[in-house]
Amino acid sequence: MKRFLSGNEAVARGAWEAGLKYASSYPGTPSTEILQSLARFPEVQAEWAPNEKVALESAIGASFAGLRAMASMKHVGLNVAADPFMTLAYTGVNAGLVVAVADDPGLYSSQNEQDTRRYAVAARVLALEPSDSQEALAFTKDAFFLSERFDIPVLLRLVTRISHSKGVVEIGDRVEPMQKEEVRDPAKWVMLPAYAKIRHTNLLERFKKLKDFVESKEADAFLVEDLQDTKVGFITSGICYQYVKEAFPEASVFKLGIINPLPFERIRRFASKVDVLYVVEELDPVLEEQLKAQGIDVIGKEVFPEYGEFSPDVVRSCVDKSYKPKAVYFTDIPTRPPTLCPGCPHRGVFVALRKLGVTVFGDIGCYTLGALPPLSSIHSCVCMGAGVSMVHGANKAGHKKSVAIIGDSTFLHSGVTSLMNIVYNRSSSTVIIMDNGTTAMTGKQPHPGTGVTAKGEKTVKLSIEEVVRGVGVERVRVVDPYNVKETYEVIKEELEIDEPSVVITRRPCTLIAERLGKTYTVDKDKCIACGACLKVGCMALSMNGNASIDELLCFGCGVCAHVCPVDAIVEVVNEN
Ligand SMILES: Cc1ncc(C[n+]2csc(CCOP(=O)(O)OP(=O)(O)O)c2C)c(N)n1
Repeated sequence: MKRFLSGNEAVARGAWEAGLKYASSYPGTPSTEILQSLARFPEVQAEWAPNEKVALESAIGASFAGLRAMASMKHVGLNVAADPFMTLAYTGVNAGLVVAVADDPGLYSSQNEQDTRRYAVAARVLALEPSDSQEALAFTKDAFFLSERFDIPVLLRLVTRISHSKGVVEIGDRVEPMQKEEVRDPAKWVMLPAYAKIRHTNLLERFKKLKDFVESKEADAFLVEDLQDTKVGFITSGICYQYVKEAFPEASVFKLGIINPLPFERIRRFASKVDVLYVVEELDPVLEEQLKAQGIDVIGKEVFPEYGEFSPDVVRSCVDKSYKPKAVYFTDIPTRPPTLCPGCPHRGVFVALRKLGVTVFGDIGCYTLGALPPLSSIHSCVCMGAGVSMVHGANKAGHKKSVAIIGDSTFLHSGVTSLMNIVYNRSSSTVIIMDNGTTAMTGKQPHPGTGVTAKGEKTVKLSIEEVVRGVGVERVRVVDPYNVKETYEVIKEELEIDEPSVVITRRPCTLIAERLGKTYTVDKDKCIACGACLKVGCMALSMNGNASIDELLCFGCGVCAHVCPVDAIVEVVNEN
């Protein structure tokens, strides 16, 4: 039977076919739909964890207890989960364990474009990389068996273009593995130095077995040598394989479905059959460095960019028709900046912060868009949770006129410990938690503060106020960010007080909120066309002689009315 599936859907399907029973994840583009798809299978316990470390550790626990398990995340999520990930290679697994990680070459929605393959090399785990949805299904399925066979977690590396592109996929049946017995084996699972030392050497032995495996016939399904015109050869993997095939259909290609460890002897044989050999890989020269270290003569980042997303055009522009290297390719596509939705509850907070003129240590979420003009109200954004730690460090360095802002999902992901630090190490920092009741940025996934699970079931709803008080913050205030005046005054007061404080700005995201039953319009007789309203950065507003509001786009938040100096923006109550 055939289905039309995205790479992420195919990963979920492959995991289900392999008998997956437990999956945990934290949302992050481009990996989010793996867990969302898994949540639709009744046989799979699929959960959103508060962060990636918790997701991976939960999956390790399920594997320990004998169930096939999976954790999925975006590339930066693996930084958060790196601590368990690196030691997991030592312990190995009980039931099969797959860690699916999706990279974002070209930075469509990320804070960096790091290359997850480096983690596979550093941890010495088996890593697979599919080049289309069919392989995404097949490789994921195989990954569980390989994980059990080699006692190793398998890293499944994806990129945006594989995760989000759709293709026709042959689907199969589910195997229903028996729950494996829990094996109490401290020497394997208790990573005290004495045991870890032994497991490290054991890992090297397991990795040696993987090296033998990739050279053996058993790995043929993952490593495809397609010998055509021997004037040129390309070594590549994943989506880059598709680009090479499109740019140079007549060339010889070696496609790597296993990207760690590499089959050096197979590649050496392939290299000996072609006149010139290119390595085509997005981001870091991970394959290239290893091949060069093996004495295999390849051309890689001498011509291909070390940044950004590739395409058939990028490949064509780096290698000419007679297979000679060409100049490095540069893309020059005009950018189209994203913007907050009309009615976004974050907007009022930025209007208040701009008026206060404070330094804002930002964080990651829809609200990061407050850094862009015309709001221009955020002055840093490093990684999830960083703003709350940074405001503390800045306050300790004598920088007083500053606040941190953080979304509700991000606060629960990695802001709580930073807030604890503010209380424990006594800075008088002010933290604004922008609670819109969802993880909006990645597509409104629930989190522990929403009272709903990944499967849409009701659960305990965590109280952000209680968490904040629980870590020792005594000054906790809740405001409605549509009330810009109150938001401004409350933040101002908290800035003046010499103790830690939290201001929770609470309003549901417009993607989950009911419409308000009102919109706003411009009284043309009063409007002086000063442009103050445009500075709230709402796409419902434009200037055609006078200011005007698109009533279809207007959500009725009234933030623009708040900034109008002549009260020309007036409320219209909608009948129904
Ligand atoms: C370590 C890490 N994991 C996941 C992401 C993807 N991501 C960016 S912001 C965000 C959460 C946004 O939710 P919230 O903090 O509630 O802000 P909102 O978008 O709702 O305004 C997520 C999941 C990331 N950038 N980094």
